[in-house]
Amino acid sequence: MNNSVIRTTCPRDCYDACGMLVKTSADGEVRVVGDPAHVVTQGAVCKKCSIAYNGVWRDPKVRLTRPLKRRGKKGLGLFEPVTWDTALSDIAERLNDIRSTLGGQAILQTHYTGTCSLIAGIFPLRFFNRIGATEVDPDTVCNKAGHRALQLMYGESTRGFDPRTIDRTKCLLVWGANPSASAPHIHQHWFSKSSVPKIVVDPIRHETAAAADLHLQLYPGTDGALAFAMLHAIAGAGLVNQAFLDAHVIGWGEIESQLASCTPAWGEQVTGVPARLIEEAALTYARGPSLLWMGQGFQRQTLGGNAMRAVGLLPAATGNVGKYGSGFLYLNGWDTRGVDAAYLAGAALSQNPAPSISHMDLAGHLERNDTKALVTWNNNIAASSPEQRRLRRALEREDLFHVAIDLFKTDTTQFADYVLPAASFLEFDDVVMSYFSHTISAQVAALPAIGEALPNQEIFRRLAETMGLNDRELFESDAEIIGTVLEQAKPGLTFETLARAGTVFHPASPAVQFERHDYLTPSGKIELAGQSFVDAGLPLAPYPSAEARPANGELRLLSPASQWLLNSSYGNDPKILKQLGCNKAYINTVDADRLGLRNGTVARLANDVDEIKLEIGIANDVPAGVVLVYKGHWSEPGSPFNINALNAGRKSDLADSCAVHSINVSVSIS
Ligand SMILES: Nc1nc2c(c(=O)[nH]1)N[C@H]1C(S)=C(S)[C@@H](COP(=O)(O)OP(=O)(O)OC[C@H]3O[C@@H](n4cnc5c(=O)[nH]c(N)nc54)[C@H](O)[C@@H]3O)O[C@H]1N2
Ligand SMILES: Nc1nc2c(c(=O)[nH]1)N[C@H]1C(S)=C(S)[C@@H](COP(=O)(O)OP(=O)(O)OC[C@H]3O[C@@H](n4cnc5c(=O)[nH]c(N)nc54)[C@H](O)[C@@H]3O)O[C@H]1N2
Ligand code: SF4
Ligand SMILES: [Mo]
Repeated sequence: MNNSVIRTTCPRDCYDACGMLVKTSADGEVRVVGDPAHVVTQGAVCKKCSIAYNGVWRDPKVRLTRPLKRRGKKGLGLFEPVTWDTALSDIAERLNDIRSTLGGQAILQTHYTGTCSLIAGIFPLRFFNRIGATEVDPDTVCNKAGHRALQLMYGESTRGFDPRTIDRTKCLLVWGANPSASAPHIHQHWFSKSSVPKIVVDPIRHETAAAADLHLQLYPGTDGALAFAMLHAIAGAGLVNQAFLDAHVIGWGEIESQLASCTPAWGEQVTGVPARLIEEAALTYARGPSLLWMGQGFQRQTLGGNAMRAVGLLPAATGNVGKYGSGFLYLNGWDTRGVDAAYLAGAALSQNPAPSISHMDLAGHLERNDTKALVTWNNNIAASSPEQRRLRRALEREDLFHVAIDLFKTDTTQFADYVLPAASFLEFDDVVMSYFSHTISAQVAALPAIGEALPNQEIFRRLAETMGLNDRELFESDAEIIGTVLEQAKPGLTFETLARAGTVFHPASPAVQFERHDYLTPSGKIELAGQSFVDAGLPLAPYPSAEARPANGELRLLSPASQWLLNSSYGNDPKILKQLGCNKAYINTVDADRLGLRNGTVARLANDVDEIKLEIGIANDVPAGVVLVYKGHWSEPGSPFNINALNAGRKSDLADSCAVHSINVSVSIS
């Protein structure tokens, strides 16, 4: 055997979309490492993937290798291996039976972030569209309020700035994102190395905040107030761009009339950020050209839609849109690279628009017996979704036919009737498009599939066939889809060329966001206020919102991304667990003293939904009044519950989206 190197791409839910090399030595040893030549990665992959892709992801003793069928009571996690034929024919029969008696909507499907490659992440939706299954809208557990707010204001939410335009910006403002965890290479190479003034708005002093010139450490849920206080300062300094407003914006009057009372001193009182910092940040941003990165953290609040609208005022008021080096980014969608999502998802296969529910309603929905079947693929709802105890109980319903597809046994597969083994991204070809950079990357089959595992798309092709469905779109091959997608994106680009390069930029030179001021709103302008917001359940205009602070000595619970996990993924890798140690609840010294807690004390975190026990860590990066527990990690060895046990599934003010950062808890000695 010769040494071989295959260049591929990480397709996980991460801004970075790293380039990777799969190196096989002459003696057959395989190492997955970062691609030093990759534009974002520039060396090693992140520490979690470096461990997991050389650990559990390739370990046949940990991976699912064969279809499994439940034996014993629901939820006990007892299974026996069966053949693919047995599994598929039984599943097909059960699903067809439900379709013919109750209709496809009695089948519920949930999916999300397992893999974000185009085919494995989206193609299975063709199957569900065809059978008319009810979808649990994935974005409702993550970022839907922010998407909807930006769509109402700017007409779309997935056409952000091009990070390459950093070369001519004068200010970087990162609001409610933590690249040091959620985008580690962008933090290291894009953010930290830039010499322009950098501002971070975040309750936590994480590594990106610490690397900034200004850190506005606001109290959670006060973003609306902070944005208005900044606008007050901007207006006071004469930096509102009236010519831009006149040409491209409607509704500024509704904002201007609210500014007088929102002085920076008032802002300090409401947000906890010193007035001096509010002013300095406001003026630095307003002078521009400035790039605004709108993270996903600050819209996961009960007033998250309003918060997004308020922060979204800054580019419009200062004219930081439509010119090189300015703009905002929430996510960059595949549409920015020309991909037709409706084609990938087979939207035309759905007779009626597929019914959809929010993750916030999932547990309640599953309790009712009008849902007869559940298919969970690419996600781990028993770890990631709210109302964890109620959800787990609902998953124990004996009359709910549950098929789970994953690489591993997870919290969710434990409740399934059938568990189907998915192939990992290292095992098949696909296409990856970063949601930060304007890149197109090849995911290249580098290793044989483990056991009998199949890519998501192949599982759904075989299931469709077994169910007797015959629409051509359900059987389109990976090679055909890759060909079509690349042709849509960049005519002439073949998979062979892409695989050789690993990653290409598209467009080749930096794009200017909204360069043509072609806003896809009803008026064709940026809309700050108007009837469409009222129709969506919001006030006519955004306002300087601040959520009520917790009362009775309770703390505000934040549970953002951990550096060591990807949502719940990697929580099963022993080396990663060793690095993580036990899961902790981090609080400030002020709260620790008040509550009589020390480093290492086992504390009880409780609210009216549930309670869990965690060890206390004292960390002054966390402000007083806040408790920080990273998402995804189990609460304690052997316990099935994590921080989502305390999540009531309250909705934000927009799009039935989550408010996971608006949870209050009491913290006491256990
Ligand atoms: N408390 C709290 N909860 C949160 C959040 C928070 O901030 N705080 N964040 C929320 C957010 S932003 C999100 S996006 C959700 C994410 O929630 P999920 O989408 O549930 O994310 P994971 O827990 O990583 O689950 C992904 C699963 O997909 C599997 N997988 C990986 N590759 C493949 C594949 O190719 N095929 C298949 N079939 N499976 C695969 C992985 O093994 C893993 O079990 O969690 C939400 N939950
Ligand atoms: N390592 C790692 N990377 C990940 C993930 C992971 O789990 N682990 N998850 C992936 C997923 S699914 C997503 S959606 C992205 C999300 O990545 P980001 O957009 O970075 O969002 P989060 O990490 O959820 O939260 C970002 C920040 O929001 C802050 N925050 C919380 N409440 C407020 C508030 O009221 N106001 C303000 N201004 N800030 C607030 C938190 O303190 C946190 O630092 O990351 C992806 N990348
Ligand atoms: S998870 Fe993100 S940082 Fe880690 S290898 Fe994948 S793309 Fe890179
Ligand atoms: Mo997410």
